Order: sequence, then C-alpha cells, then structure tokens
Amino acid sequence: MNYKDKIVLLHGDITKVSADAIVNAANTSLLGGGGVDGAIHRAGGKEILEECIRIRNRQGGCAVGEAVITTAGRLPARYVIHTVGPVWNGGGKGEETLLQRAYHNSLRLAVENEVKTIAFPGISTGIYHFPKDKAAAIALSTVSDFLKQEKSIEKVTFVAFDAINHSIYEQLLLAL
Ligand code: AR6
Repeated sequence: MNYKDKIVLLHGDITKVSADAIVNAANTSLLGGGGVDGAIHRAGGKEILEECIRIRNRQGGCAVGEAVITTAGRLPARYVIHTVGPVWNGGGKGEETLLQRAYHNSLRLAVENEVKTIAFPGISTGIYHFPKDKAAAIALSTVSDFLKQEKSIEKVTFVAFDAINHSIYEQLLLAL
C-alpha cells in the first residue's frame, strides 16, 4: 500500500475519533491544560491524569519533542500518546526540529505499542502559536517519511479542529 493512501484528513474533534491511539498536544508537566489537552482529559476521564501523574513521578514530566503513552480512559481509542510541541518563539529557537521530533517520537512510541491507527491534532498550532502552515508541512513530511520506512502503521488521521488548519492540510495533501 502506498504511504499516501494511509493518510486521512478529518475536520472535527479528536476526542470523537476511533483509533488505536490519539495524540495529545500536552505540556511538560503532563498535568493537563487548555485546548485539545483539556478536551482529552475532560472526555477521557480521570484515569488518564492518574497515569500521567505516575509517569511524572517516575520520570519528571515530558520534555519538549518527547512523548509518553497512557490509557485513553473513556475515549474511543486504546491509548493517548502525549507529546509536547515547542512554543513558537520566532523560529530561531529550534522550533521546527522540536516539532518534527514530537511527531516522530509519537509515531515511534505508537509502533512500540503495536498501534496501527493513530490520529494527530495540529500540535503547537493553538496556545503555542506555531504558524499553522509551517506546522502542517512539518507534520505531513515527518509522517510521510516515517510511513515510507515503517510499514506497520496502517492509518494516520490528521484532525483539523479549525477551518484554517483544515484547508491548509487539504492543500498540502493534494500536492503530496
Ligand atoms: N480536537 C482536535 N483538535 C483540537 C481540539 C479538539 N478537541 N481542541 C483544540 N484543537 P492547543 P498547543 C486544536 O492549544 O498549541 C494546552 O494548554 C487547536 O485548534 O490545544 O500545542 C497544553 O496543556 C490547534 O490547532 O495545543 C499546553 O500547555 C491544536 O489543536 C498547550 O495547550 C493545538 O492547539 C499546548 O499548546
């Protein structure tokens, strides 16, 4: 199967997506927050936070560009992969590489946990203010490169919550 056929775009709420794993745009504390992080913890219930706290007690949170995995609680997914994207700071602070690492490490953790279907929100494109067009290009190229190498992932869904992200992804996917 061509890697392009494994990439899907969805307009909506990631907490409603059925997949082996959904990815959360978390922060280094792993203790929850606003945006998609708040939505995932609200909809998934306290089991997710309890596991985040256990991970935090063990390893002291999650660094920018890294990822950890927990149960998905009540969500229609098996796991939540929590990754921490960079705060956009003008682009000269390694933000692009860190965002790439957030996608890559999420996918690596997915493979390690036998995840075959995974859904991503636009990491860093809300509260962290990463420019949406740049972020989408990084998301798509990192996922594409990964899928070309690693055949065990069957489907990657990009979940665009807002109309701007949706149309950016739509354009990029046409050019894939
Ligand atoms: N489903 C899918 N995407 C969503 C949803 C949803 N339910 N809700 C928001 N988005 P953000 P960040 C989109 O701000 O920029 C938190 O407080 C949103 O439109 O959630 O990485 C964390 O704890 C945007 O495109 O995450 C961190 O402190 C994208 O998700 C901080 O925000 C990411 O927006 C992380 O900031």
